[in-house]
Amino acid sequence: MRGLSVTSQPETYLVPDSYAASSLLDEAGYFEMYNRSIQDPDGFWREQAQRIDWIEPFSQVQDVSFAKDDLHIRWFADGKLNVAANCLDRHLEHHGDDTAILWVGDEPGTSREISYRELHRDVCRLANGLKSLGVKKGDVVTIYMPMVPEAAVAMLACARIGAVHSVVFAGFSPEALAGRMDDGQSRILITANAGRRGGRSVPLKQNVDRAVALCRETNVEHVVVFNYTDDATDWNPTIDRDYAELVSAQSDDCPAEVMGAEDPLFILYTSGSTGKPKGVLHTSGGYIIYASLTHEYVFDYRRGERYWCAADVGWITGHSYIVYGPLANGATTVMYEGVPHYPDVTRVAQIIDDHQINILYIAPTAIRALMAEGNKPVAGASLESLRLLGTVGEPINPEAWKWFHRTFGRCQCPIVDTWWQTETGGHMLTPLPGATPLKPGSTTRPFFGVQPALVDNDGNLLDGAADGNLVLLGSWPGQMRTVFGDHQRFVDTYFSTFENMYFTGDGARRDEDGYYWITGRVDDVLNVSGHRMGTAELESALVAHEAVAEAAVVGYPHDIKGQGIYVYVTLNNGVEPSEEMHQTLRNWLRSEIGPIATPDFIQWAPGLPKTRSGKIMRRILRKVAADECEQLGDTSTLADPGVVDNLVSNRAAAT
Ligand code: 6R9
Repeated sequence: MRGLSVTSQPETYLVPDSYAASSLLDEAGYFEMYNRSIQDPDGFWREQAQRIDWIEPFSQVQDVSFAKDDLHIRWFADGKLNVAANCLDRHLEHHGDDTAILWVGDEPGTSREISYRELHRDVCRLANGLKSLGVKKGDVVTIYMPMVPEAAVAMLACARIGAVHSVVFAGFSPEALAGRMDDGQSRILITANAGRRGGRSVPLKQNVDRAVALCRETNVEHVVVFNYTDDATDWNPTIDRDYAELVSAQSDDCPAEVMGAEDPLFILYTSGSTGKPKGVLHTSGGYIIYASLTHEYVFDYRRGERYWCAADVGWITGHSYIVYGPLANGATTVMYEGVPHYPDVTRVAQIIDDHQINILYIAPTAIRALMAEGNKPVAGASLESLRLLGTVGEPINPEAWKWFHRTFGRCQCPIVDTWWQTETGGHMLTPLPGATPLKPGSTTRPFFGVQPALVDNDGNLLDGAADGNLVLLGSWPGQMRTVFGDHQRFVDTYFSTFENMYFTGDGARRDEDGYYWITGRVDDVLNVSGHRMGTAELESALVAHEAVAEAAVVGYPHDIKGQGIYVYVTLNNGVEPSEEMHQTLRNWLRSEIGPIATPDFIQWAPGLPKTRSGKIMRRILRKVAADECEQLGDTSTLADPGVVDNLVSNRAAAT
């Protein structure tokens, strides 16, 4: 991928002395714990599992097979617990008045602190409210909320009564929301009348009304609406329920449902290389242990510190590192409603100073967007409260890493570049501050219990310094358990490419020091501003438009977003390319999927490069999109090599 220096040997940043003395682990400590986690995994995880409160203890630590004809993954299976109680109740006695959520609003100057006691009360009330609507253990509750504390309240209320939440990112379109509700057979939805982002209002309820009308497989019975802004919305008395009214009548006490460790906690949809988004299913015990353990060690977290993960709760990063990990640890988690550049590019630094934030965890795309402004984003800021920085979601190019380190980090804060996935539940490859010397652009070493490996395309394990497909050889407690409603898809997607291994879909290089460098997806998944999108998903949305005969979508290097969306479209006979058609298709993708799917580039292609068997040669489309037309490679297997000349000359004409 662009700018990722996987071939040159970059400099190493040693652990600052001041840091090494006080961190949870030093380098020797990391190796000791890591080695133990691999040599005696059951002993290691049995011990780590004690970090949470069990209602009934487990007997067996793990029961796992990655064999594709006998795939099963179970952790702590006969133990009983409740995740919400672990995030709330157990902190009340000694830390009930500590701030659980520090919410920072879109408009500068707006913020709210919610203590653990208050959060516990709010969760219990909503949990009772959901019960009064007939929600039971195992029911799927969809959450389509802006970044307000009530989003976390909704998640925890589900966890408290054993309902399975399915959070849908509030930037998704009604079509995308309906698809996820249908797939989850979800009959209840929690939303807000509107959200706020970057000074604008986001019409959530309006989207929900359209989504409810679009649902085919499920009959939506209740839409709980949190009236958050002054925006008026339509009201359908048969299904709409006012959030405030629903909770006002409820008791502050709601006993936590006794859940099996392997009972589902949530579903979260994510894109793959084929088909519709998959409902990644996470269960209770293993997930919460893993989220909590990684949150503590990777962020070297101490009670009382203010920790800000600048993700959205609609993504896995928000699930594990805004809500579950930090709250399980009794942390103060910052929840920011807005965007990094509103009202201007100094906002992130201002929030850090205003609220004396100690840890900042943010996506490389945001860092690059700020970096484009030079020193402006940190001008006049002190940033002295910051102790640690982290990144997630996509490879960070060394230039952006160094800028982040120099500006926000004042050359003192380590940066933890954390590689992981929706499927992994928590961090997999990551430095530990105080323990890991850093190399800009590398995700460094595995977390405890994680066994990464590289294989060639035939599945042969590669030794030493090597480049290959990144796989994981054993399980870890935070691993996804299945694709909701389609276990075969789980087997096919992750365990069929290479035998007895979990295939990540990423390529990576391992250097002489055993450090991992993620080189990006090796499948047809795009990573645009840290958001995963399947090319197949975009293509099927495009061909659903009446003007489109065929479409192919590839990623191309983009300075800020990491990857941009490059679309090739073959129009139907009789439809002429035009600026108007260009706009129409742009808007079409936005409305079918959401604004994150807005194409950066649409190229009209009278034909697509196909092999004789009809397979589109994406390699060629990627090269043209990247403006590397001189490196197209072998085109002799194409059915019609002439197609390529046309693609190249149109690209040239367009740029
Ligand atoms: C947590 C999250 C997962 C994909 C993953 C990889 C990319 C994530 C990364 C990274 C390089 C990092 N990715 N973190 N690539 N360095 N530190 O992002 O989950 O949305 O499921 O995306 O993101 O390609 O496979 P998810």
